[in-house]
Amino acid sequence: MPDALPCRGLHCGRFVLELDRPRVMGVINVTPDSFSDGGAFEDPARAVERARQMIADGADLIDVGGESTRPGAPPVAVEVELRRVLPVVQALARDGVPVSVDTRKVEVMRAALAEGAALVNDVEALADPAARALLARSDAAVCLVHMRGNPATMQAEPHYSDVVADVAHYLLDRAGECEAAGIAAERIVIDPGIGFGKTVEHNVALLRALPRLVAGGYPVMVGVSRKSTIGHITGRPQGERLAGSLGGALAAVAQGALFIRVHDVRETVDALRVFRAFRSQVADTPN
Ligand code: HH2
Repeated sequence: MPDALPCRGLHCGRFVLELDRPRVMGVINVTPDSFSDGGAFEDPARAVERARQMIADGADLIDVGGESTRPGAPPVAVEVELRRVLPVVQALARDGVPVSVDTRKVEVMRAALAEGAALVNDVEALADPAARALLARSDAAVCLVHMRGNPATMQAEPHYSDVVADVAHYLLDRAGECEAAGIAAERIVIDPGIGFGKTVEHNVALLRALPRLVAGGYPVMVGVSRKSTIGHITGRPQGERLAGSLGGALAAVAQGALFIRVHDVRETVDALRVFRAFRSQVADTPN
């Protein structure tokens, strides 16, 4: 567990992201089948163009993924994932943008880090000791995401004795393993993994209890953008979940999240600006 609470900055490659305000991670899925933007950015040139627009709109970092992890998604071969993500990571890193690679595969992590990725976003939370060793040798940050099972099966009757305690223990244990492997606390983010092997009730319970995760001392990331929990609460189909996603982002930040992973950067940045402007100074700490 880190010494100083709350965390003051995330060290990711050549960048330090100060955490005096919540940070927005823009999502780019270079895939044919992602649950909300699948097929839109399969062409690397379009993906780079979209990412540059996200940066212009106020994104603090860009998360590039080449394998959908939506419920029921089939795994993707290493070579396919590399072909999808590397050109995008390379172009954005050359632009001087903090780039994150969303992957479960150590081979993809290694190649993306070599191209200048500043963060590895792993829905398996660096379960692979080789991945922990790789990150320890790098100066990149890592986002440890909680997932129960794997994307192909994770939504088959998810069950927890106490979802908040289970997820918190899992993430803090894994963060401790990462520190033991040589990844400094200033390079670690944790994420409860909304939708990863969880019912709507589990997701809501985790978001309500976010301060318990925040109390662990690592910056917390939340990704609710366009997800089915938003659809469930609002009754809206995919494509009509922007307002619900903004509500979810603001609620997460009010509960202490310091990273928000979103598809709609411009709208989220505006919503956060107004949210922070209208909050009292006292309420504004530590965000
Ligand atoms: N959600 C998704 C993927 N990666 N990473 C983090 N840290 N947190 C999340 O909540 C999270 C994530 C799923 O969303 P998306 O990437 O848009 O879809 P797909 O997995 O279908 O590509």
